[in-house]
Amino acid sequence: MSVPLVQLVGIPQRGDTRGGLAVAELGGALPFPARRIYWIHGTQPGVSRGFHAHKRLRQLCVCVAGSVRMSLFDGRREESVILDSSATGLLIGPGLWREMHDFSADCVLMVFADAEYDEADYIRDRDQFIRHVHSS
Ligand code: T46
Repeated sequence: MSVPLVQLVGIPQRGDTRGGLAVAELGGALPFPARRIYWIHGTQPGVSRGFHAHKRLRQLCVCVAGSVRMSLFDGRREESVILDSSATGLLIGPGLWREMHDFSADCVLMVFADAEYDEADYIRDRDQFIRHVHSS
């Protein structure tokens, strides 16, 4: 049986009557030490993002406001998932082409990454990505 491309993890919720509080902790929801955290926000209506893969990078994506549809492709299969809760994170390992579609106007997508930004780790051409996965 093939491994699902979409790997979701639960983010513990520690909110109370005052409001919400979600925790991504190393060894808990976060399976790797985060070396970089960035967030995507204010995406313009109708705009899609991503359209690349990473050779080595691991990431945990948490939609902390609004919603976004994440699409993953391993060179053979494609799966997508809607992220719309800070209680769920999407783990994206290396070797997966990712696209982000249908951003809500209020979407804030927070991403924990296991390495610093390195443009050399990106594959931004889909045909090159397909050649990469079929040769490895
Ligand atoms: C990913 C998806 C989910 C930096 O200078 N440092 C950074 O840490 C990042 C993430 C980006 N940048 C620069 C590179 C580009 O000039 O910011 C610009 C926008 O980046 P990009 O077009 O790659 O953004 P997205 O939204 O298409 O993709 C991002 C991440 O880059 C990527 O790793 O997996 O979010």
